[in-house]
Amino acid sequence: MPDDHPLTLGGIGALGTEPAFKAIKSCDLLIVIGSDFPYHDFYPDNDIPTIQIDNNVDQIGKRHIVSNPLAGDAKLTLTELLPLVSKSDTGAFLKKSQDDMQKWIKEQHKIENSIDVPIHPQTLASTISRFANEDAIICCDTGAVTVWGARNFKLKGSQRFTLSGDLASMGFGLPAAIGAQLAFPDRQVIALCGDGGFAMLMCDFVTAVKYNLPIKLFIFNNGKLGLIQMEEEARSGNPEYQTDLLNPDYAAYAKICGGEGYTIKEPNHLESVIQTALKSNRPCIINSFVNPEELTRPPKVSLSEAVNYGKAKIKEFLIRHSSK
Ligand SMILES: Cc1ncc(C[n+]2csc(CCOP(=O)(O)OP(=O)(O)O)c2C)c(N)n1
Ligand SMILES: [Mg+2]
Repeated sequence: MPDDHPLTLGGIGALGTEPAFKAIKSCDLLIVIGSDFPYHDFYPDNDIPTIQIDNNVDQIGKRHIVSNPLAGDAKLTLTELLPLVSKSDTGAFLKKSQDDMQKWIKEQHKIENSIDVPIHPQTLASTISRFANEDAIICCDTGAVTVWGARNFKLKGSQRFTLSGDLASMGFGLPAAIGAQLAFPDRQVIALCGDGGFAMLMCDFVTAVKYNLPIKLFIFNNGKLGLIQMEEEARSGNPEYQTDLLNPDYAAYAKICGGEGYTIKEPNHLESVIQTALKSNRPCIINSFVNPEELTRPPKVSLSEAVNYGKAKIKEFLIRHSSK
């Protein structure tokens, strides 16, 4: 769904937006169509009536209590349902959700347009999306990078966004981009990669060079397994342990493999490098250094997560001082 559509509230769940979270939590009817959305905390309370439509009966009621199960093809079932519903006044609910969304967009804009160094990953994701083709295919890795891809890469036109939805495998971006470019040779293919994920399958960049696939691989280089660090800290209150990475020079690597390599460290290089790389007809790696301290901030932060995060930061401070 295009991100500028007046009826979208962005994604739901940990990767999603606050307005979507609030709308789901305050709805008086939920309709789930062809979805296996797993995150229990992001469904409304169990007493809110829920209609679930799916052509696979096994999916219905799997994740959430369903009051009205409807097994069948989504389009046919909705067509049958339409004559049975009457118009009701949902204006206030819609307006509140749209106002919340405008507030969220404004907050995101501030960070997306920031000229801070190091570059915010939100700024990188949103700048790539500004220059991407209207029919680009975007393949996203798993990690904190998924949050920036989901929230700050603004989808438009007939773009398609894909990620490792079932297994959440790291390193998905590069092989997915190779597959997408082979299947759609005329479309622009962009991968949003974590530095950890990219390192897992980087050898396959040679495959892209071998078959002259002009994929564009943007590495969100935060020097760490960012999502895992945040999980260690916020879930358990433990100090960060062994999440840092020793990254090679990925732009140099791209060149020795026979592709094109770019490095971005400053926000004022973002636009020109991104445009040059996107126009290239060869496989490119764009090694982009982003803020290692950026917090992914889910739409709902529990008190224990906030407390644990604080505890972890104090422990990290004490460890740093005692080792001096
Ligand atoms: C194959 C695989 N191994 C481990 C994990 C667990 N895991 C999820 S995200 C992540 C870290 C990803 O780091 P990076 O690619 O650098 O992205 P970042 O979170 O820093 O943006 C790990 C280890 C996984 N999802 N897949
Ligand atoms: Mg990383």
